[in-house]
Amino acid sequence: MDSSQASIFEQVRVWLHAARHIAMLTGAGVSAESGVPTFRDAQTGMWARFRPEDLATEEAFRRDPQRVWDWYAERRENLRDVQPNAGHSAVAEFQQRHPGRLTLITQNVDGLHQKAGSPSVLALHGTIFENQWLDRCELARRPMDACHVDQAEPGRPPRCAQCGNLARPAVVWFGEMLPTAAMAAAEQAARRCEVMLVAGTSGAVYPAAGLAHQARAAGAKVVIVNPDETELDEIADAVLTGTSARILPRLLEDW
Ligand code: BV8
Repeated sequence: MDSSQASIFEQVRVWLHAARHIAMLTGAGVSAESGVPTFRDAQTGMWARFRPEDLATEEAFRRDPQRVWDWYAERRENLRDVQPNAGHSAVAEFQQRHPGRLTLITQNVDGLHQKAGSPSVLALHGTIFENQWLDRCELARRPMDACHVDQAEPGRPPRCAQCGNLARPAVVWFGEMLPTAAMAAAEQAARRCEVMLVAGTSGAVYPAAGLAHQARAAGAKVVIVNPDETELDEIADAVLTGTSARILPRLLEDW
């Protein structure tokens, strides 16, 4: 770390030490050192010809359910044995040492923050490991009549044996609203924090990236942790250039 980065790093440590409330927004980059490709990394293999934004939509799923289902099935399979890295662990250990002081907000659907032991995670984009129904079950006269998505007939995608409803991944697709409660809690954390730590995200996806703007507007210091430039650098008070597994442990350790 060169001398200018070292002084920025020390300044950020001072801000964090003084902060009663820290909000942290993470993206796919914090899972990169666990071997998980980032969202906008060029799709590899059979997916190379698709942009993720073109697959992660309800319209794409309705147009070709099997193709979108198979994309998620491959991502789930690739995540099966993946372990959290030092960045995930540093955040989880900080949350455990300082209950309620750091609100963790993630765009990631890989469950690695939870696997690392983070006691609370605001998962704005859902989880890749669960399914939900694509449509409301037509046969159900009452919610409890509807058959549970885990009872769907196996398939690509699974389907309801009674009404033919399709199962879909329980993630938030482009064009879909984010979970109301999680987003409200995330916005509250952004408005009341003294420091907003933004790690491993390109800052390209809204409304998640807007949380950094909300924090800044409320007077918080915005700190970026990323090896590359991001779309949020221009509103940052400090940019720590490097990977999250290297920087987060040193930023959050021993206090
Ligand atoms: C919505 C789940 C409204 C699926 C995902 C303004 C306001 C509101 C909406 C919009 C808006 N402008 C545009 C929109 C629409 C859209 C959007 O943002 N589009 C983008 C492409 C411009 N937003 C939406 O559609 C959202 N919904 O707004 O609804 C609405 C709805 C109905 C009616 C009225 C209004 C929904 C967005 C959620 C989409 N779902 N994921 C799935 O996973 O399959 S988003 C997807 O992108 C992932 O969750 C991913 O986490 C997220 C963000 O990407 P990043 O995490 O940043 O990943 P990326 O690859 O881009 O970058 C990785 C970064 O890591 C890089 O910076 C890299 O340098 C860094 N890195 C690499 N290695 C490391 C590292 N960093 C640290 N350490 C390392 N080792």
